[in-house]
Amino acid sequence: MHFVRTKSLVSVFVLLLVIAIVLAPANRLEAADHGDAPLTAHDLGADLNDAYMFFDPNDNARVIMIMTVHGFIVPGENSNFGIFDPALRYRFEIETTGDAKPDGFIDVRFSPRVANAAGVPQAQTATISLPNGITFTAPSTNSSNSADAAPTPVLTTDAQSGVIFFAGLTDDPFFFDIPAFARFNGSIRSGAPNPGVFSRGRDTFAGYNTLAIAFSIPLSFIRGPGNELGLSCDTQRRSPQLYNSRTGEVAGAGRWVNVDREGVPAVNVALVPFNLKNTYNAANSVDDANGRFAPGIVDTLQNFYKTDATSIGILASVAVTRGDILRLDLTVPNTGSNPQASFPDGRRLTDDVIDILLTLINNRQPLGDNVNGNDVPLRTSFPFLAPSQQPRVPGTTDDNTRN
Ligand SMILES: [Ca+2]
Ligand SMILES: [Ca+2]
Ligand SMILES: [Ca+2]
Ligand SMILES: [Ca+2]
Repeated sequence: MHFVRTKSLVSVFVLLLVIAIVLAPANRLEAADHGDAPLTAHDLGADLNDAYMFFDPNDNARVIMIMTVHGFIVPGENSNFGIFDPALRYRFEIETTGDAKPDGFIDVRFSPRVANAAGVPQAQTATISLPNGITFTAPSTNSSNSADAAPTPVLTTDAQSGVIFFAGLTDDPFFFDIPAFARFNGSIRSGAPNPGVFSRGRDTFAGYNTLAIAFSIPLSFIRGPGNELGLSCDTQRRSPQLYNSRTGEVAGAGRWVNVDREGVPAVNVALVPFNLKNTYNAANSVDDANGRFAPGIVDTLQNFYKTDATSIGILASVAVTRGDILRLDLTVPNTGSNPQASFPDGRRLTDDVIDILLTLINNRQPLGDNVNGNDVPLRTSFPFLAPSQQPRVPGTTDDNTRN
């Protein structure tokens, strides 16, 4: 009897969740997680953009995990904005037991950026803490807005774990036509849904850079008891955070709190009511699985897409019922292009997550934004991210930094 009662409560929750997702307002799917909440919109250095996880296509014994933060850095400001915040903790939450609770963490912190004797700002040094207590330091890749060519990525291998680390400025690998989507939403509101607005096919992220932290990790080092690996990324600040009026430096005290988090792309952006977006970022994946955000979603959202129960069930299973965690099936190989290794099985840089999500929302009838890949070629080996966009050489007429 107790079991039946529990099951019925779970059913009620799932129903609420289903309603919540059906009622998600269309104007919220504006990015993967760029500028997802009011707080991150004015704390850009802590604005987490995307989380990626996939098997290295050149060696499926290694897992690649990438976090991108601080998007929309223009090449002319690479040097001034291409700086990791030393007051932040950049956290990779690793889930290995199939529930919503992380089982280990990879934490990255950076030294302040300082100049050499000639006044030239130098690369920051990262301190990396791995789940089993191993700690190592590694240089980041310095950013430049004076060179025509992007700096060569500096890779550091930790001898003890075999983990390879990269951190630096890169092209933003995310691609999406945001204005077309806004127009599509407008057409729905006006009562005449018009997928034709997607014909413009312009990548809002083209020409811009982001900060990125990337790991290549031996699967044997990171895997848990099962055949699944989960990843959720956080940016965290200490609470309180103190501003020194004499030195101008920032130092934290107290515990770490989330400023932003993301596992599955577009969850906070697409599913969470506007007035709860900051709260969502401050919460965690266990809160998600406990249904903390379902009532607010149900209260505030309106029916928009007419998404059916099958797609809703898929979306809920991917993003909510076991938390907002990106999950990789360790039995599915990745050749780089095989479709079964595509999001929502992990997430590769090339996966067109917007088309996949739009198609799901559209009851599995193909719907996409006609932006089908990154604007510049990705690297073919770790860190796989494309080189940072650099200021254009004289005489170049380009159509980047698009709107
Ligand atoms: Ca964000
Ligand atoms: Ca767990
Ligand atoms: Ca790009
Ligand atoms: Ca697309």
